[in-house]
Formats: sequence, C-alpha cells, structure tokens
Amino acid sequence: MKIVDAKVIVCCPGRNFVTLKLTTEDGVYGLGDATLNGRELAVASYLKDYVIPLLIGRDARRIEDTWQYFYKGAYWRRGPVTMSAIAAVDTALWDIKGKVMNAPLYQLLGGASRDAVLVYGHASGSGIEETVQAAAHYIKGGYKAIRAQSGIPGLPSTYGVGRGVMYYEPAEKDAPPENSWSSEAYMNFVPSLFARLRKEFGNELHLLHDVHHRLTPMEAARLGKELEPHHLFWLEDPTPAELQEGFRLIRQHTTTPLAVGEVFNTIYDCQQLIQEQLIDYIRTTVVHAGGITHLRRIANLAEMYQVRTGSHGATDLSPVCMGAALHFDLSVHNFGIQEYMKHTDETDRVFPHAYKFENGLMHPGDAPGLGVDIEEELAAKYPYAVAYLPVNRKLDGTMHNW
Ligand code: CS2
Ligand code: MG
Repeated sequence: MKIVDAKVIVCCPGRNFVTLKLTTEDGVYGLGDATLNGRELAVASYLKDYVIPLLIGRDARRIEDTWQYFYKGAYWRRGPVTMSAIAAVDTALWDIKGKVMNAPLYQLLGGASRDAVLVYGHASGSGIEETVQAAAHYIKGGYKAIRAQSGIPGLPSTYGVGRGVMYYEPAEKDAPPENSWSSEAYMNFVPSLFARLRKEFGNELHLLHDVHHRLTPMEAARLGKELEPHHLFWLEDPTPAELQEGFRLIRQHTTTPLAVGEVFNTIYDCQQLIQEQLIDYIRTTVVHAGGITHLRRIANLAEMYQVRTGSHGATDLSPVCMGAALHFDLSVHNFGIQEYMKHTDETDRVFPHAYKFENGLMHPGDAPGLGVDIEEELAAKYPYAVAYLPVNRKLDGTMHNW
C-alpha cells in the first residue's frame, strides 16, 4: 500500500495549526498534527523539504519501520521540530491503518481499558474570586477536574490567565509579549488561592496547578509543602526539567503529586524522572513526543514505576492531536488524566471530529482511524499569521522562564 501523495496544510482558524495529510494508492488518507506553537513553519519546512520526498513510495503499513527510518535516518536526533515531524507521519499512518482495518485507533492499541477518559479544564481569573467563579462555570459544565490559575497581586501579567472563560491562547501575533515575574509574590499568593477553592468547592473536586517552569527546586519544594493541606491532583512543571535530578530536592520535601513533560519530545527527556519516581504524571503528547509509536514506549516505561499519563492538551495542539490522544488515553493501562482546552468554533469547523465531552469525561468515538478530518477549502480561508509565545523577565529585567 504505497503512499502516493503527502501535503502540509498550514492554517490559522483563530490560531496556527500544521497538519500533515498522507494519501495511499488506494485513496485512503491519514492526518497527523505537526503544530509547534510559535515555531510552526519550522516543522512545516522539515516535513515539506526533507520528509515528504522520502515518504512518497513507502509502504503505509510499515509504521514502526517508517518511525525508525526518520528517527535514525536523520542522524541528528531528538528535538521538538524533528519529533513533531515524525509524530505527524506516525499519527497519519495509524489513522490510515485504522481506516483500512475499519477500526477506531484505540482498538488497534489493545482496545479500551476504561469506558471514558477523565479530562480537566482551565479555570483562570485576574484574582481569586474571578478564578473561583470560572471554576464554578466549569463545574456547572460537568468537569470533575479543574486547573486553576490566577493573576498575582502586584504583577501586571502572569501565566495561564486567559481571555474569556473557556479560551486561553498564550501566543500573540508579530512579536513575543513581555511578561514580568516575581517568584516571591507568586509563592506568597498561591496557597491562598487553593485554600479559597477548597473552602468553596470542598475536597472532592480534583484541583491542578501549573507553575510553568518558574521556580527553583527548593522554591518548588516550599510551594508543594504549603499546598499539601489542599491535596492537589498535581503541581505541574514546578521547575525546568532539563535537570531531571533537580526533582530529587522537591521529592525530599513534599508529597504533593508532580507532573512534567509537555515540552519533552523523547523518552530520554524523562527516563531518570520516571525511573527514580521523581514524578507522578508524565505529560508527553502525541504531537510533540514522536507520535503514538513513541508515546506508547514512554507510557510503558512509566507503568513499571507507577507513573501515570497526563498528556498535554492545550489549544495549540490541534483536534487531530486531541483525537489521537483520546484513543491512546482510552487504551493505555496507566492513564491518569487528559488536559482538554476546548478549541474555538472556527477550529472545530476546520477539523470536524467524532470525539465528545460529557460530564467531565471524553471518548474518541468509534469512527475508523482517528475520527478527525480536515476541511481543506475552509482551512485555506485562514492563512498562517506569525505568532510568538511570550517571554518572561524578573522585575529587575533578568530573563526568566515563561
Ligand atoms: C500549558 C500550555 O496547558 C498547559 O499546561 O503549559 O498552555 C502551554 O503554555 C502552551 O501549550 C504552550 O504552547
Ligand atoms: Mg503546562
């Protein structure tokens, strides 16, 4: 079953997305998400200029061999651009295989391990009370798990505080917005946010929080310890994770569960974190960590160390990735939770899909393959527009982690 056509579709229905479409000689096509927020055209070029010429003529059934061909064959391994490109090819080939076998992807991955997938939404506000109201909105919508992010007194901006109630998109057009930061103000404030949320909603609601790489390990240990009375579902990206052993310092001081990995792109980025049980959830995704084929390897390693999955699912991961993620989530044994940020209506029109949200849970549907499509004519009406993620500086101007 030869691949006879391959194209990269770049569109911007509210935000930029990069989609790979592979078509076989039998006319069956598959989709893969290749979106890398703020660096989209780098992946589009990697696919168009280096991958697609080598894909034409390959057997679409050879998913594992194709993965190894583009991983080992590049010589230059790993990295977000390379692994997002490989992920798109891999996901599209799994989509094709499901369509040819007339089976939803999760059936090819070993079938369902659960009836549906627990997801969490993003509640945010300019301050505590607005965040409480936003959380109430999500609870009313059926969510059983909510990530809470709030503006910080004294800081003009911070991570995770969206525009509107359901929609958060950090990338902004033309140039990186500059944020300013104070770890001290943040650490002094966050425990009061969760004390208030627990007072309002009680102990059943799963509460999550994203530190977004901004503390040192010892600062993260302090915050984790101060949050223990509020028993968070997880504290995410507490410190930059290039130094995997840095998490030992956090682990020594707090039982607050830790989640990391949305910026990882291979198993090697998290091998020590998993094997030393320095984290509780691994956040790697289909689109950025080499596709279904590689994400399964990461999940299987994690299972040995009782680490569960908690894949990233922000609006900059397209519905193609969300569809693939939900098939993976439904089947993988050591599933933890799936992030779900609802896309805009215009995005959902460009990417019609079978997945559904109901009462805090999601299901990928039973359409063959991913159950996600792309309306190419409609996509063409939303041309790419350069956009950048913000940068972050401390109050004295020192560059910091965004
Ligand atoms: C965040 C994201 O969803 C999350 O956990 O870390 O909003 C992240 O900042 C964006 O996906 C970056 O593109
Ligand atoms: Mg995050």
